[in-house]
Amino acid sequence: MRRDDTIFALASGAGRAGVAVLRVSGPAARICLNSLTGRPLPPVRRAVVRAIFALTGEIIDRALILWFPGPDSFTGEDVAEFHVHGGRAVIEAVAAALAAFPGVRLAEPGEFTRRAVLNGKLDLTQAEAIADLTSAETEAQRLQALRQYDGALSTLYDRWRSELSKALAWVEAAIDFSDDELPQEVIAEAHRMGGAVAEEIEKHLTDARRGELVRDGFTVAVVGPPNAGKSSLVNALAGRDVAIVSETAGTTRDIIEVRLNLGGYAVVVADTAGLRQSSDAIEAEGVRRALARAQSADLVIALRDGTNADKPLALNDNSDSKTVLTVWNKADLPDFGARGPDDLVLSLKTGEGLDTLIAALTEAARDQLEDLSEAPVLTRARHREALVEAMAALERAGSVSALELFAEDLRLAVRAIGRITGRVDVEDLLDVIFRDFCIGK
Ligand SMILES: Nc1nc2c(ncn2[C@@H]2O[C@H](COP(=O)(O)OP(=O)(O)OP(=O)(O)O)[C@@H](O)[C@H]2O)c(=O)[nH]1
Ligand SMILES: [Mg+2]
Repeated sequence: MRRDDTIFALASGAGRAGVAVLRVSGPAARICLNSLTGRPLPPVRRAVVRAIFALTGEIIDRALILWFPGPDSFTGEDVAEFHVHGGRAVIEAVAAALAAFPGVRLAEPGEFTRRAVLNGKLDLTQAEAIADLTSAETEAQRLQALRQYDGALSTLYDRWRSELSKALAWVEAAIDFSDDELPQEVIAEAHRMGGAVAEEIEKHLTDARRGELVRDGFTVAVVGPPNAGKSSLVNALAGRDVAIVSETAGTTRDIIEVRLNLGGYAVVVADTAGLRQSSDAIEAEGVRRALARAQSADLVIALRDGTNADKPLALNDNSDSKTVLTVWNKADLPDFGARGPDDLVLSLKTGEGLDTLIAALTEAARDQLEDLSEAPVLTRARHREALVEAMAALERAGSVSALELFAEDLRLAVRAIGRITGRVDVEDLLDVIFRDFCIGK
């Protein structure tokens, strides 16, 4: 991937639309704009209507064009935009005209944002926020991504990094003093600052993964004996026929996931195989996966057949510590009997109890995901890993007496935090970050 190439891409979605936006970034953006319009450059950052011509001189379309000379552009390079009519033939003709210029090629997924990062227009958390904004499906995801784009995380992490860098500078200076003239107060102050940042990081880390859950979705596993109606429930929640329903016990084997938007939160509901002992190897594997999913889920719906109250479900795990909603299905049948006082009653045949169950799910999601504080939340495992590393270094730093070791641990903490925003190792991290832009492309 060459950085001095000029790149272009369809910035708007594929498919028929009123308007399509083609964006060009790089040194040849200027000549592209000149040549395709056959006119001088338009005023800076001002939309004007121009005819767009193919290299043959034939008119392609009349379009709104914009000119953003670098460095005051999204990527920091010269950028041109063509807002053309959204038909496929128009887009293809403009793309072909652009690709015909020497040094101009189609951009790779995320390449515009990548250049913005490399040119210092955005830091990594903001680049991640753009990926999140483009894939946001719920209000909570949109708001969280927007806060991150506005620099909520960058500001926090940069402050920690600069405080630790200051402490490090003091310790490094102290190392140059001889033992008898060592300024003890300075060392004590460096310890105090390291401890204060460690405390803040710890608080930031104990957030019940709220930000990650908003972004990735709150996970719900529907488990229960065969034939309880698990697949029927998942279909009812999804509002479409995603899983096979049949009176044959043991129908579902694979885990089937549906994504829902409950009260503005992304919720991923998983249908699983009915729990029973089975000599069929495939069904047994399905049961193993069902139990594993119950263990990893944020909430478990234990779905039972109310006409068949056999022994309690053995989820053989730590599910006592997580929310388990027990729901008795088939309330429409005559021999139905409901159980515990907190249990829900449901009939997927008549729809009775479905609204109550959805309300309970929405409340559970809100309880775990709602962010009542104004503090920015961690949104990715990548951030968490780096902060855990920084914490470990700061904890060590708190207990060492040799100044060289103290300095080394502070340096490791500064570096770990710097990796989150891309203040250090940015080139190495870009590939990891930009995988997000490729998903679904
Ligand atoms: N009467 C009645 N039948 C239901 C209800 N819910 C589901 N059923 C029926 O029960 C049978 C099993 O439903 P499924 O949704 O396939 O059950 P499951 O729990 O996914 O079963 P497995 O995948 O085999 O574990 C089907 O014949 C459904 O039509 C209900 O509320 N009332
Ligand atoms: Mg099923």
